[in-house]
Amino acid sequence: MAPASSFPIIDMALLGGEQRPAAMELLRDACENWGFFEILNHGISTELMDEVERLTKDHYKRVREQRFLEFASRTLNQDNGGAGDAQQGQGVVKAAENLDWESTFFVRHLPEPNIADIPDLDDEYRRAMKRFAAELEALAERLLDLLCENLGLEKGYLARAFRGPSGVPTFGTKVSSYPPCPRPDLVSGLRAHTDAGGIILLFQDDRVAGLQLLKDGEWVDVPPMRHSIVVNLGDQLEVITNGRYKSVMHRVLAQPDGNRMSIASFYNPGGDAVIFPAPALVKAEEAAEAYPKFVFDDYMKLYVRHKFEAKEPRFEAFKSMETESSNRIAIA
Ligand SMILES: O=C(O)CCC(=O)C(=O)O
Ligand SMILES: [Fe+2]
Repeated sequence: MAPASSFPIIDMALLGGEQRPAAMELLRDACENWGFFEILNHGISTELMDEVERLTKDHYKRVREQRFLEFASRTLNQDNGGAGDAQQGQGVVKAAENLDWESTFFVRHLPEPNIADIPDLDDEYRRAMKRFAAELEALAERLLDLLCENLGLEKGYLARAFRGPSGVPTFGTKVSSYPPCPRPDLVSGLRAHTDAGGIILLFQDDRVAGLQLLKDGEWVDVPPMRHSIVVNLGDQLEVITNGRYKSVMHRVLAQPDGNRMSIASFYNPGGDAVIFPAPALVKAEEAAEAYPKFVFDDYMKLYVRHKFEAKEPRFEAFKSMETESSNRIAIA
């Protein structure tokens, strides 16, 4: 198993000084070989992060905990409706395969913010989340430009690719709690998946661990670290970089103790954006095997039905649609 100590941690303060080349190299290696890294000194104030954490944890206790406990007790008390002793508990085992031990809500920031419509958020929480989202949006764009630099793409290429004809990316935040679970042997916090979109910025609990990524066939812990932001790359960056960077499978383990907070912000293409490999990253002789071209909304329609499955068949589905339509053109 890859030691957690080798998990890439990038101090963004170094990007402004003479150690910039080494920091950029670490970032390149993280993007090419991990699909995940953690950033420090990212410019988001620690006071704001502390405030968002406090308000998120209060909100869970006040508004969501009771609902979650009801879900938990329903889930763990499932059986086979009076089947024999040997069958008892099988209902729980079956149900556990298809659910995640998490309590979440989703806030959209772009293209149309919906935070004002989400019930049970108080004004203080809404204000803090809005400020946090604005900072995360700027950070995501800054990171995309660093990726451009490492990829040899012109500044702004990735942000433009995400904007699409409507001129706006899709940006939203999933706020999650992973409460303590009496049966972590049966249930996942969140089942293994790759993220569909672009770049994901995660503010995770600094005490309760659980997030793991798959590297070289082994699950590796993403270490909790106070005031850091965990970054990972989604399927769209794999397509645009024509596989130079990869989205990586990750999961959250349910824990017997502790309630893990996670605030994951997804900076994704606009729904109408046409996603395709950057021409500069496709060698002429490999053009036929390049990643596919599609509209991001169409990708999402496929993704929602197959989220907890391998990404390759999703890419292949679009690739074969492309081949079919070019064959039709050739025949006509
Ligand atoms: O909660 C986490 O740490 C990860 C969440 C995640 O992977 C997701 O929502 O896609
Ligand atoms: Fe994810």
